Amino acid sequence: MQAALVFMAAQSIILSASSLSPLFFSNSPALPSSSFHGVSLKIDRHSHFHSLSLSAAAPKPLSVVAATKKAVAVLTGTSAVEGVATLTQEDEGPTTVNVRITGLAPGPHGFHLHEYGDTTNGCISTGAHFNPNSLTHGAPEDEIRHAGDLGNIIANADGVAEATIVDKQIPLSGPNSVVGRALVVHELVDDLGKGGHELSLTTGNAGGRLACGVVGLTPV
Ligand SMILES: [Cu+2]
Ligand SMILES: [Zn+2]
Repeated sequence: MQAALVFMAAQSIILSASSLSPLFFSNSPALPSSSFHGVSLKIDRHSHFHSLSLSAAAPKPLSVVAATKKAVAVLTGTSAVEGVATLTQEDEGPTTVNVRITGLAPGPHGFHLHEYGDTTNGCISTGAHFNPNSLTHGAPEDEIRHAGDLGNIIANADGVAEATIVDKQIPLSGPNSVVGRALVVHELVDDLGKGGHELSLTTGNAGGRLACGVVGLTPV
């Protein structure tokens, strides 16, 4: 409340600054032209508050840690395959992905978090599987896996795949945040690194990229 009042006071000074004589600010050295008075005051106020909180003996957090983070990816491609995935993370817990994709051939399809949120060239420009720890491809439950390895989603006879995936390696904040990266659904089954194909340990030999979508923050 106090801070709000001070802020309002500062604001009213800023608003009236242009109509005041420069002498009013005689305690602020070397102020430039009058159009800069408001900005200068604003910065002073902010840095003042900041240094106050930093120098306090037992500083309180500047903001309450957000309990829930939520993101969404809308997957599209060059075919009829499309869908939506929502990602939710409570505190520092695992991320829950709820995904529904339509237009698929019945059966399993590789589903990954790829490194880049770049769809300039379609899904191909989303790069490789998100792999911050430089490991080889695997199953979601494997210790040796890409962080982006989310396994397979299975389409029913109508071509609809619905799944809920809970995973610890795709957080929505921090150094390994997946926000701004992309979810990709593939043409074929992901062999989870165990297929013996030359691509098994990089992509799971999951074939083409049918649809992809960039993970973006959404209101909780
Ligand atoms: Cu992939
Ligand atoms: Zn992988």
